[in-house]
Amino acid sequence: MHSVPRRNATSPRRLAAWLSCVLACTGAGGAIAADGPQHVPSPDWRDQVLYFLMIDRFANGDPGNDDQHAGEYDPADGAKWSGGDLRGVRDRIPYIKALGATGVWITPPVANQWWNPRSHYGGYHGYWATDFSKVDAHFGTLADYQALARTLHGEHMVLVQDIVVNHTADFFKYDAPPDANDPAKGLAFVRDTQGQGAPTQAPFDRNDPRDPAQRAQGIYHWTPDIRDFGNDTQRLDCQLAGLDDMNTESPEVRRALRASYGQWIRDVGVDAFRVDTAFYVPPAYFLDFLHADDPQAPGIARVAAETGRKDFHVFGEGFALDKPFDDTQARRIDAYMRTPDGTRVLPGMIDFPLYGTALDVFARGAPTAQLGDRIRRRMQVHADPWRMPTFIDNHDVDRFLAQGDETGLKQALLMLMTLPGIPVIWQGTEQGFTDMRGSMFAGGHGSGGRDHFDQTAPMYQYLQRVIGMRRGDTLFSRGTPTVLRENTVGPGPIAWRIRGEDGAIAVVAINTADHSVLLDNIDTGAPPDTTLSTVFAIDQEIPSIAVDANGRSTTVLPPRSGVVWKSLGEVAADEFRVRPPTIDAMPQQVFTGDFTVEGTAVGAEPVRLVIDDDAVHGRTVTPKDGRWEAKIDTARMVDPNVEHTVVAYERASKNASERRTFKVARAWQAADSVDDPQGDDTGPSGRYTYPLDAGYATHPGDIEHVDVSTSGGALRIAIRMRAISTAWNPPNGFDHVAFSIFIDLPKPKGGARAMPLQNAELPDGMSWDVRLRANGWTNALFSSEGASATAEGTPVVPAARMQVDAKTRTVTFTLPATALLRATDLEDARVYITTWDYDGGWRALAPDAGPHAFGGGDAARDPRVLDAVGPIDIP
Ligand SMILES: [Ca+2]
Ligand SMILES: [Ca+2]
Ligand SMILES: [Ca+2]
Ligand SMILES: [Ca+2]
Repeated sequence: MHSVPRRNATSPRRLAAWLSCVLACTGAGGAIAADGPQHVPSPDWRDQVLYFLMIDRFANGDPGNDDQHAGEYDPADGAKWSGGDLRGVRDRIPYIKALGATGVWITPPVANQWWNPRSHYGGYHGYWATDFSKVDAHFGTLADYQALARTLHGEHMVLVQDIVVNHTADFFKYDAPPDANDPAKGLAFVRDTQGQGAPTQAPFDRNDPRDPAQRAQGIYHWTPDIRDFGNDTQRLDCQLAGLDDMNTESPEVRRALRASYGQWIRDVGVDAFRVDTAFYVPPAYFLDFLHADDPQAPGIARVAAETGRKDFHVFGEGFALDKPFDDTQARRIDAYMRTPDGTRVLPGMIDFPLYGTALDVFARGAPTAQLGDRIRRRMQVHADPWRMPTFIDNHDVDRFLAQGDETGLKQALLMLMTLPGIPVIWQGTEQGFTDMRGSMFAGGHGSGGRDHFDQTAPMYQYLQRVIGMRRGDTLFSRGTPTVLRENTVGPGPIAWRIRGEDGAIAVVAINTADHSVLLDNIDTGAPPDTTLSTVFAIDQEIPSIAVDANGRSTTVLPPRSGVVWKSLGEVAADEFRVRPPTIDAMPQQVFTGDFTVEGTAVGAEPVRLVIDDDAVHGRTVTPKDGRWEAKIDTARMVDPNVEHTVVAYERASKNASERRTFKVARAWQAADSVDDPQGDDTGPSGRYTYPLDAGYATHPGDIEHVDVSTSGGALRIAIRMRAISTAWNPPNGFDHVAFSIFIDLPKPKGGARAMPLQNAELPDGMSWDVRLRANGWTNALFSSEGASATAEGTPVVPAARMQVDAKTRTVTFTLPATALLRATDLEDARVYITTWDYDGGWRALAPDAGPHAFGGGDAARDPRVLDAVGPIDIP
């Protein structure tokens, strides 16, 4: 399968052979899937690429099981079942295999609550079990599931089943905190449309604490919803979003879960488990789950070993994102893989912090140094990052393409395929989906009425190519990365070297900026005086590069590009005879305005000053008598904490000087300060009411005060709120509100009047050039190009920097000039600020408020605006 070229035995022919293997390894597609064994040995998990799909939304192989007549089926309604099933998955294995995936991760196939009248939502996703040991009637039969496993194994692919050990479906609730001595007090049952008030499987059917025998049995924790995610007891023992929390300390519960899940390995041939909501169960639970020495219900690693699986993989979901340059959450995640004394717990956890950083850097234009730092930390914090699944999209988060563009997505996927981890592709990413849970099949919700199994789709073909590269060379799946270059200021270069187990070397370089960047003197690790050959490039052609006598390379990377160079051992022509230019040491390190640098250069070739890796916008100077000097423009340098860099680059000889660093502390000028009344968070009509969920009781959408300030072309907007909520543990530091901020810049003519997806137009003849949308999980910026009442516009990077001060209830957005279409001056700019709420889309509006819908309006007609301030004029 793998052709690993030797570094000292390479020729162009060898490179061509390697590339053609890469193409062959991805498979031709379209072939009919073959049947194989029920059980196969464990693969080397480091080399796997998983395709994650939601059974109900993927493919429908049997229309006869779609509607089980409990009022649960309606593809027009995203809250209901759409009809996908296991037979449909099996039919589409050739499509998944041709993409290059080596395995399929399916959402839980077990029997679920079909419709919950209380939450007005169905269990189509599989995470609301009523019986952990049976296949849901919508998904087919046990025989269908066994056939899926055999077919995957016949195609040399693996089957990963999603499992839940924290909760069942929602059958009971507490409206008030329960009496610790009597869990029956205040408990109310939720009867579903199947007529059930409890799961059907023993012992989980024993959920009534009013019965002394059931109460003594203690199958549940009988607790209310988690209100404070920072409280460990609540997190582990209370209900997550209303889902009945199982007592995972109970030996009876543990035994029943081991027996249920062991059966899927033994009877079906499942090759790995993904554990949902692992953070809501203590790590110690999993030691029992994996290794219990119980002849009736052995730990599932023991069951797996009996079927010939020596390395049964189990990876957990710990949904937590880290702040930039922090690894608090990564350490929490690591605690589920090993205890403080080094005992291994789960063999893997999904790498959420890497996902969060990848989105910030590739979709939102955050400084690439955030990714450099993340790569270093994940290698430091985790003992085995090679077995941690990595991802860009999943079934619970806004898609990348809902906040970033296709080039950014391609860059993020190149990152996944060249770092340790098990890359996971969520269904639809390969078809350019923007809808989080859109169906792949024509009959399903959000499909737009057509099938999406298009193997000619541009993102499908890109993924084929980049997965093929990873699978064609274990250097990429088993190597160790070292970060070589990163940008502390904003979009720009990020480069890392990968060293393989056998010493092979590759260099990955990505430029997230809209302009060319200089990679000066990067320490490639390749042998001196050799060539690093281009083995992959995203869109543009990028040439191979020469390595100098010290193992260093200097080259210019085109805008928004990505490349992988590999050391194939070729000797390079000597290009480095001329002495490089130099920069004199700087007299000080912090500047308050523009300043001058100087240095030396041999000859009369012009020298370009490269500031913060930007190979385009820096000044070009011609040396005189061996010396040069140039002024540094600091207008766009608005963050006093950032370390800037300057390099002198001589294009003719491809020689770069040493790097010098400095900081700039420019002043901000107050532009306007506006008070806004309390209690006007009732929409333009004055009749809107908040959703009924208790989290809205504090009026989290009510703006009290706005301060606007500027520094050159940079804008800062500080918004004081009536209340800041963090009930859902949002990574951005606030929830239950989303901001939509419109900026009318002085320079560009035109712009848009429509407020996209908000059913409104800007007041006072204002039109916007740049629009910011942010909530607890997202932070996106758009230009008005392509914007309309129904389209958000074109994503812009970098996005705003966001800071939340909980004490002063203030959310501050800082937009560097680069985010404002490179503005130099904001005189006469206008700003309009609105609040609403956003959860994968703007929150619903209805005549009467619901648990998660605003009330007092007509969704078809009325504006999605709760509170509004402005237009604020910048003098
Ligand atoms: Ca079906
Ligand atoms: Ca419940
Ligand atoms: Ca729990
Ligand atoms: Ca207000």
